[in-house]
Amino acid sequence: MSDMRTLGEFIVEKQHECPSVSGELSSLLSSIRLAAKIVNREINKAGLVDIIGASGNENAQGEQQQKLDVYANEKFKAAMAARDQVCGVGSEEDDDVVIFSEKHGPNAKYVILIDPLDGSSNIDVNVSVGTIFSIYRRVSPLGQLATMEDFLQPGNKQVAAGYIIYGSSTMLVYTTGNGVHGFTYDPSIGVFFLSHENITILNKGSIYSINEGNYITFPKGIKQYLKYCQENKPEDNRPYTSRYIGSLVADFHRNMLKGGIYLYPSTATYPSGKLRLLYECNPMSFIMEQAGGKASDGKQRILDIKPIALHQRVPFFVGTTDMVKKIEEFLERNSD
Ligand code: AHM
Ligand code: MG
Repeated sequence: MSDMRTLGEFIVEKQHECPSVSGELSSLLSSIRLAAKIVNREINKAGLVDIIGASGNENAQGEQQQKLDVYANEKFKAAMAARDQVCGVGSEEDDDVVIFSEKHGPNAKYVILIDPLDGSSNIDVNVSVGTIFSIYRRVSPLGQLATMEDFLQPGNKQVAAGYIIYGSSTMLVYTTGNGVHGFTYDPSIGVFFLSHENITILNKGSIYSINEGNYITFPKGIKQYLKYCQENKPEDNRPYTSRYIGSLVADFHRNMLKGGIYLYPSTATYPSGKLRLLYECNPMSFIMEQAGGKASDGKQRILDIKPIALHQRVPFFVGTTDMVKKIEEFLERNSD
């Protein structure tokens, strides 16, 4: 193997190279790494022990929670609470933000927003799931409890974001605003190795990922864009290939590595789109922009949206820049 750098070594190396990456942020990334290993272990056991299946509770949006959602939520929060860099956590699985008032909480600099286990309904059928996280520097004064204002910052203020994909192998991909780097987990020794340094998305993509079962209630511009994707124009790489797993992290990861677009527009069931701005769209948008791609709600850059609520949803179009621009054109020309 030519490059045996581990995630731990890489984080330290980057901290020295890049003044914006503080030692505290490095420690915070290390606690995410630890929680990821613990959650990965449980996910891999899911088919073996009686842990899969619904827990009987509903999450903040009234959706059935799977047991592993609850488990992952607890593990990530516990990892944050045990260190002294985080003053509060906002999670898809909790109605309200959790403010750390004990120990170092009031003096900690960062808030984290997290979807501890995205796509968890896929676990029962052995399909990839993921964790998505987003980190901000707090805006409220140090020495006090974190406030809602710390969590409702636009995505362009993120200091780091990443995801873990629990797939055919487990990977952790993250950015601190200096490129996107991916690490593959070796479970036999419990180490993430650098496998994808400086990921960049291709300028031309040919994959589109959307739940076409919702076609009838898509906005007119989306329907027309889908017809455009399916047209026979070999000189323009069309028809594009349709690929949809229904697990954001997996669909996003494939499209970032191969060139493509992920779409979740408004539908009858989800008039504002299904995906959550703060812990799904913002972190993925930061990563995609760092990889040279683009992310939009159809009209504006996702990262410039000023959030108004913790569990806010937005239409989401993310991937190869030209493909996302094309969506914006179609939506502008065909406003319903
Ligand atoms: P979740 O947060 O409840 O798991 O939902 C998010 C998931 C994404 O991973 C995925 O891209 C999308 O929902 C799929 O939705 P649909 O089944 O409507 O296509
Ligand atoms: Mg989710």
